[in-house]
Amino acid sequence: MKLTDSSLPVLVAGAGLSGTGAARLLLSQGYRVILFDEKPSLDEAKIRCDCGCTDDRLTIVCGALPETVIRRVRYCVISPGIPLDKPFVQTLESAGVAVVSEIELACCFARGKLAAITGTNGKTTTTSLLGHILREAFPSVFVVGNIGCAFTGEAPKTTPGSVTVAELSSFQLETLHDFSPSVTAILNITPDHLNRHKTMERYADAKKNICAGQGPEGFCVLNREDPLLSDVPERTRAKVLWFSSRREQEEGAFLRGEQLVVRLKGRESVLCTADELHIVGRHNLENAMAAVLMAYCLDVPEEKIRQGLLSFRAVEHRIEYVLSSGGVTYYNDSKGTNPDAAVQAVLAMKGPILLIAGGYDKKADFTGWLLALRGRVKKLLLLGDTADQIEAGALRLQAAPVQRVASLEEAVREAVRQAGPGDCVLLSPACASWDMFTCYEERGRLFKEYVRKETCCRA
Ligand code: UMA
Repeated sequence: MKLTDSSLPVLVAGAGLSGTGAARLLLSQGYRVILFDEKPSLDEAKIRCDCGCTDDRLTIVCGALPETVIRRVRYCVISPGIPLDKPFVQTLESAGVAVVSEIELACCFARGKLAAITGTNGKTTTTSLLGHILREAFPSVFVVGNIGCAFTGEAPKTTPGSVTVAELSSFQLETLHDFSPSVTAILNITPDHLNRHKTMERYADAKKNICAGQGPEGFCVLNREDPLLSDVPERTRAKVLWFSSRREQEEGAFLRGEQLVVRLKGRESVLCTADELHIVGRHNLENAMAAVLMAYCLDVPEEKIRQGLLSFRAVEHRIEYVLSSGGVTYYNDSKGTNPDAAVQAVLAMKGPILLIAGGYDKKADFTGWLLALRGRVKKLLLLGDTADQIEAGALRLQAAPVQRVASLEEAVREAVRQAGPGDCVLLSPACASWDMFTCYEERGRLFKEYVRKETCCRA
């Protein structure tokens, strides 16, 4: 992306984290910005404060996008939450306006190395783990993107010696046209966000876009066990490195029993064993292998990679240990926002489970997840928009006994009341949070608060 003409204002769509980050960056570079949001009204004072601009270089437009604005702009930096089939986006494209991702704008101004990670599940853990490992070796490390920090906000702080780790969602990747990180990774692709992408093919294409612009000097780390990734080497010029939790790899990372092994340029090293890590479950060993390979690609010395791996703790809201009380262990997996992520949380539990699930309807298929609950879940406490659908499926597949609850607080109260020694209480909804909460973080924080309150009452 080449933003050449600063005489024209740039349109920024969406006034959330990405939009205000993009507007602030553009304004600091001498561009005028029209910030548009479909909400009928906005807190303009707060937005101006977030964008660092009180004068007329920033125009805020909300509700509908006027024709006069469309005629004045050549670029639209789009926030990831805005679907590309929105009428105003289609109108912009028909008028010849280039619609680009906020990530692409950030790349125009970012310096140093960039590592980019996508995948349906494990992105946040892998991004955090890689950031943690890199801090052992680089003087300045930035962790940005879908993890909750707009890349455009951090890009001006990067330096030629810094490294940035970006977690990228399919929404962010869809509008990336010119993108060439030093190293990329695709962890896995399973159904998610189909209400937005419509088909699995389009969702997978968006994910695979992460490495499409890399040259032969770049590296791309891929999961050997995901059949949807087998065609990626044909779509990138980067050097591909595979990891596998099932088979030894000639070049790459793999598990040998409980050992995490890396084999590169004919040299083999055992980095650690599964029980030395503070993150649980097989999927987390895959995340660890991806992060380790990416760190090697960024020339981090092996001893520093090992130190980073062993000192890393689980990410908040991703199979996060909350507390143990009366022999019951409580885990917060609020980030289990799709069935596949939620299966992994269920498989990682070491005891009978009281599972709290259900939420916003992303049109997911719950069959595989429900089948994984059989024999593991002793009570499925359901709430949210998808509760009816999940209850019907659970009955049909005889997945687990169901109890409906009206709120998260009631779900926790019931779980605490019914759990016995050796049981696990797990919040892993298999659904997004947007029906009852503003975000999964809020859902997870409330879960932990209710767990502390209810277990304390019973102690
Ligand atoms: N808006 C519109 N029209 C729309 C949709 C939204 O005008 O059709 C406006 C809203 O009124 C709001 C603004 O756009 O004011 C919000 O933009 P946004 O939804 O893109 O949210 P941001 O605050 O910019 O946050 C985004 C990511 N959100 C989404 O992709 C939905 C954040 O990921 C990310 O952390 C942040 O950029 C920084 O990079 C969150 C997420 O839920 C965690 N991601 C999804 C996921 O992980 O499943 C993809």
